Amino acid sequence: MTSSATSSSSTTLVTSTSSSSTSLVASTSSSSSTTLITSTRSTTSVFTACSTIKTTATTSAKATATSNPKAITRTYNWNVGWVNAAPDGYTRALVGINGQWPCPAITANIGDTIKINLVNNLGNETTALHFHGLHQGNTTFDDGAAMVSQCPIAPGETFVYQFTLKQSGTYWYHAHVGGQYLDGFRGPIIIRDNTALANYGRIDGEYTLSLTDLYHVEAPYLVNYFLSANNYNGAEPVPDAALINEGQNAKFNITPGRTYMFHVVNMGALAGQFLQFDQHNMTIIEADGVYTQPYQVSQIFVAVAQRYTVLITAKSSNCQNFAIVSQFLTDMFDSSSTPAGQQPTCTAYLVYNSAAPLPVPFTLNVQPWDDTQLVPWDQQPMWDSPNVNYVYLTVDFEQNDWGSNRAAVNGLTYIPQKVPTFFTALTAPAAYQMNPQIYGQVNAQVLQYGQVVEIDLNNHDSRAHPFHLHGHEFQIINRAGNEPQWPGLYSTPAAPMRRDVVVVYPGVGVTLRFIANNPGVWLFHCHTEFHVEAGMTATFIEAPDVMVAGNPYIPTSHKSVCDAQHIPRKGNAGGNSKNWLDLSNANTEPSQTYFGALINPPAVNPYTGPS
Ligand SMILES: [Cu+2]
Repeated sequence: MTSSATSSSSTTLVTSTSSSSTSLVASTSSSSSTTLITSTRSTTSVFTACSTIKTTATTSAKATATSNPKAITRTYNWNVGWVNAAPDGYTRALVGINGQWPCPAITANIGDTIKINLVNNLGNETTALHFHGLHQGNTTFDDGAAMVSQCPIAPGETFVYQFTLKQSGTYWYHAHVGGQYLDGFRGPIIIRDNTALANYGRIDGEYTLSLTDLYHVEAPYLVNYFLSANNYNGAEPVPDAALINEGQNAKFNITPGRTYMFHVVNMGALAGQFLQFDQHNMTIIEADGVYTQPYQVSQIFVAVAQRYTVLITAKSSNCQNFAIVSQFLTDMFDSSSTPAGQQPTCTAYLVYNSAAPLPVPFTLNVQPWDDTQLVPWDQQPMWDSPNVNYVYLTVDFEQNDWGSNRAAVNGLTYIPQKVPTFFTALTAPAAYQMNPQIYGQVNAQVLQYGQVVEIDLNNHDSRAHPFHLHGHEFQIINRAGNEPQWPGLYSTPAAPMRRDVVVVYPGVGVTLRFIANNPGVWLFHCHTEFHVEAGMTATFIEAPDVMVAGNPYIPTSHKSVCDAQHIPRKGNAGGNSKNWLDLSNANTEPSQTYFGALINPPAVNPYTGPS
């Protein structure tokens, strides 16, 4: 059964009361924003022991706060270890926290400080934790990318992340080493800012809704296989099941007449997903931590690592429950690699009445629209300057001389170095710190403080790549489309949408801008986890002179995890701190025995590809 409209019994556009105080941004090219959501499903089993409220005026749970509570420090003691779970019915080991999986959400208020005392109890893998979308500011060393901003955390080691939340909205944390987040080390971060939310009218309730793509095989074996010459056509491993909130059949309790805020985050490794609330429109108010002019849609597409906050206005009666359906975008899936029994859709429920039946699951009639049509709430115009720093990047895939599938940025694959890039920037003499050569084969782009930076990225590959920039949100200035589904953006909007993950379509390009006002070391990479492992990454070394002049305080644990593994904390990419231009010891070839974060990899990969 599809969601196409065939019933005349319910043809009223679902409206959002929360947007009544602000103007809706009209959509001129997307028909989906005005598509009526109707369904015949309700005709089969409408529950009769129910009631309809007369008005919505008296149903508010409580007045919405318009100011923020006093900032506090939230401390988390996290033991990271393997946990058996069966989110789709298949039991496998997943990376959990304190013996629990799914990993918990971090919820906080803007201004709070987050402190995580992380102990690696995995036993067989290193770890490192990235806080996706958070700009960190003067704590670039807490950005969590292994061999970039820190050394990987070996089993048995402890690491402390501590940073202050200066942004609000929907974010997430995930392992940033060896494909490990694919094995479940991922969770939402929801940061509340009542001042910002006050722009959107009454909001009575709040839920988090994550989308993930579960694999039955563990990441080290998938990654090794993907990169290997055995994977002759370079196809990505295909996930086994779509999940909502890391499971199936999640239920969200709904009271008639109320307005709910859903924080949607795709924490998947490969699959972009469509999401629809049956017979309820969504009003988008935030994307990747950027508040937007309210924008009404019937369905959203969420690429991996992207987030949205949407408002849902409940119906006035509790006579019926409704399905929430997520569905994989299958364009990336190689048909010969799709596992038998794959579950490409996941169903959850808006439960108005626990005594009423749950609706029958259905599949989506996908109706994509272009996310560049969003307008940021603050309507900032394009960042400009007489001296824009234009960074030209091409990305592609190729096979190296031993047949490994490698991604290339401007012809070079990213290779982690002997010294984490942050420590190279931190310890380089002034004469060398702005020289990209000393950072080795990390596709370094060194930026001057305060520059307007324009990234012109051309995708020479036949796949779409969702690109993510650490440490910043960028404006989307231009993006070629992918007809007929996505129309593209061919002239600069008055107020370009900003976010931190943008899909770059096959064979075409995107133009992005940001301001280099956040000194640190920030990756720019495709967020498809297999492509990260294949080296589709560049590194922005942003104002290292300003970063060093700030004399950053490096926490003790950041040093001890390096020392425990004899990873140098000074010198160029090859660890040479005497002759900074001698890169003879730097890494220029990927490891032929790479198994992600596994510390004792097997001689032969037990996973031999899809069967
Ligand atoms: Cu990619």
